[in-house]
Amino acid sequence: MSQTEAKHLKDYRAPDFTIESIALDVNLAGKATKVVATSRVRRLADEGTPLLLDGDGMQLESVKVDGTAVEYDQFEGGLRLAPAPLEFDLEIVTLLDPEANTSLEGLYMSDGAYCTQCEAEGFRRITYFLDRPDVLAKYTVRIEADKSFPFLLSNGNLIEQGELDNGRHFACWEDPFPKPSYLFALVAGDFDLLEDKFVTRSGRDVKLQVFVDKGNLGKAGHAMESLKKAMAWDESRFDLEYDLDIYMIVAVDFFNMGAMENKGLNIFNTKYVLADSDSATDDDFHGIESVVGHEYFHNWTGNRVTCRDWFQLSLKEGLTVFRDQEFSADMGSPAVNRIQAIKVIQNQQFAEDAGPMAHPIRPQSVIEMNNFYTVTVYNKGAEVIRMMHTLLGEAGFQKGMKLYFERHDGQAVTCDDFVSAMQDASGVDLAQFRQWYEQAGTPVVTVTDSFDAVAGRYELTISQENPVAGENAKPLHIPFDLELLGADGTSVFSKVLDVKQKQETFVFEGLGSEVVPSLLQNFSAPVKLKYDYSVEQMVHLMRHAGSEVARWEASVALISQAVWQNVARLQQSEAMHLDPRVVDAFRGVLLDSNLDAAMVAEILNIPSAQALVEQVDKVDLDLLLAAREFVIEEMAASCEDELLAVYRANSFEDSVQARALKNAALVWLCQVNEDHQALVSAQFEAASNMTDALGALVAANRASLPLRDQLMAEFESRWKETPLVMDKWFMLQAMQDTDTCIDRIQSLRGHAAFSMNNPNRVRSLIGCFAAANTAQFHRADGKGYQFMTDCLKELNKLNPQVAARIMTPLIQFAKFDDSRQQMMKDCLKQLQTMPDLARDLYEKVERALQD
Ligand code: B3K
Ligand code: ZN
Repeated sequence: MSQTEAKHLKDYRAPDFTIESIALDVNLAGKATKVVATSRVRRLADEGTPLLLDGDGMQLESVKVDGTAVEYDQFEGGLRLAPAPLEFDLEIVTLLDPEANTSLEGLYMSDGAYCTQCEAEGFRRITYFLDRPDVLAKYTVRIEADKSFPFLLSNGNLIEQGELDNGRHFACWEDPFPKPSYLFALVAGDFDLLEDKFVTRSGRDVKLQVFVDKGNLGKAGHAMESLKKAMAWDESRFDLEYDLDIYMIVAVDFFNMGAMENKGLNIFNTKYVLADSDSATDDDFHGIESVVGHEYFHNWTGNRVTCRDWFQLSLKEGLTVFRDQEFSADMGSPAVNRIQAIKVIQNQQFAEDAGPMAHPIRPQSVIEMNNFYTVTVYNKGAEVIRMMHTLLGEAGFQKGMKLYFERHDGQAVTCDDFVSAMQDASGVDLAQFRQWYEQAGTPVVTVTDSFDAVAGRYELTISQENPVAGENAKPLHIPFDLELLGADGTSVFSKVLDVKQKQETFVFEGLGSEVVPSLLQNFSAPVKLKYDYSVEQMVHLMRHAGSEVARWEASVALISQAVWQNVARLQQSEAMHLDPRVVDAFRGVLLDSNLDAAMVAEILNIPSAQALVEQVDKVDLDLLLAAREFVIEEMAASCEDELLAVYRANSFEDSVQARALKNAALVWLCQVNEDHQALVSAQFEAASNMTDALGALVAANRASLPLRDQLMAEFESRWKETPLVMDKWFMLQAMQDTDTCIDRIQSLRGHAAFSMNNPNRVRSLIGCFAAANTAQFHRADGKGYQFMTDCLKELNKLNPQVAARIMTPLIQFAKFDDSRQQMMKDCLKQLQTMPDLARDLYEKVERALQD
């Protein structure tokens, strides 16, 4: 099979062979690292079936069957062995060069430590193997290395360790749980170690260890506390207890993603472990709690029950994101957490659905699996699980989870198996619901209504279509959360409707006066809602809707409408203006002492340009940016006194919520009046934590205040030795909306703290530019696109996975004007003609240029 050919879900076949156990002997010796893998292989298919093993990027030294060297064919991506007996021992010796591995897949070096990343298909870079998730083997691992790597770690329990000659030593690990190869992990390095323990509900002691780079022990505490909270929460909410006697987390600097749930040995990006209040923001602390939770929850949803094939990735990721979202909600504010999850869907997932990489949460065809660790599979996947939770209720959902584990513990299964468990346990018919796994694209739900005052009757018609899935797409089962509010703000009706038809009408009788509908409350399904709200209705909902999330949703609708109305005015060459009722509604929010400060901050953080783009089919970007800016400035100018009062009141409070609101208010104040830079400067100088220091910098950077450069320089000199903090500085540089931004980013690539080999740096400076600096990335002269393309050409060799991830904005061109679209396509064509384009980029470029 050619390396660029797609694999299809419909072609799935059970494996011909299975591997019941594997003993890995890993001799770590820099460029001459040697792996001896001895597997017990059993044939499942007919006699005469050859054994095909996956393998990539290694030097193969020998292959033996039952102790005897055998013939084999090597091909790109693998190895073929002649038909073999029913059961046999297979010994394979491979040589690796972890130091040269910049792709950060398989075995590589991060800042002097050896570590691994095997999901999705990295194990095949360590040895030739049946590298697919439905082959579950028991692992024993012997690691040998120089004593300058004092910690030698792998999955499961340490069973032996000892000294060797020549300054070397070894350790042996055994994992009692059969697992797919993607959960294998190995680490060798010198670390500081934070230790603690957790006593499980049944009274077992679990040793907890967090390994961090030397000198960072003081920053490991929050990750450890988060781990203990996650362990306790999974017991109390999901009745799930940890199953090994040890749980290790290792933080490394060079990591492609956030973290990895390897059995008993999680490997984490330092970004999701290291924090203290000097160097990390409140958001960073929250992110750590959420990712530590996420990886821990995978132990049951992913590791104990895993995926049959990679098309089923959402089985573990959608479910585990749902679980981590629930964890965050239970640890903090449910409303703020829900809003953040909704924003990911509306800003990023809708864009993916509308672009060339649109795919169902269970993709049907894949070239490079790493391209499918997406907001669709993860976050829309979590919304699909959430809808089941809504349909079944907490008790029904928990019964479903219980049945899922009873049926499938120790197995590799499909998304269908999960839905079946939910259905069988609860008795709720989910037949139609399964469509959510099949369709790509965002369904559009259009609502119309009418009120008959004489009869006291309200009619609501809900229709659905999916422009991406097309005409023949079957209607989806949509849980549609509806509240009807009376004129005095009281709730007249509140229920989740089961919408199942292409068009359905719901009738409400006996109403004394006209009602205002709060539609799709809490974002009860991942769809685009179309309803012609009047300003009065939105203002009414902002004041009276039953949930805080619904009030926020109304504010988004109100401000979005204000922006689009001004775009229309610009198109007609009319002057822009802001409806005073909109201003009053926002002023009301600022003055509402009953609202949580973090909720007010969310309402002030109006939809990003990207989120607004996703609300329409075509956009005149220049007009949109101008209208959005106008709305912010008008609003801020009209509410300057209230903003200042809110800023001051919240400056005296030491809480996450107060800081969020204070900093949101500061951004708006600086947009109105440069005089407020005195506040910025005072806040920056007095800041006792990173949230406040960065809040001041964000405001200065956003408004390009006169003192901006000086503050940036001070920040740089204070933090230049702390890479995770420098990432924040690089992001600010990348996000400033000035004509010189690209030239500056270009020169910052030579900064001492920057490296193209480190994914965190690349994401901060380059990824963030493309994803968050809408105005400069989409410059009319195309300079933003070309800059990005040049970076991608370089990253194609170094780290194609990271390159493919940050290129996303370059393929999402469909909504822009012809000139921009053409320039973006021309850039993609430059990539297309590269002789050595990696599969990761190849798949995206081809899909983007397809029609
Ligand atoms: N399962 C890993 C992601 C692996 C990414 C491979 N490209 C992290 C997570 O979702 O928990
Ligand atoms: Zn995950």
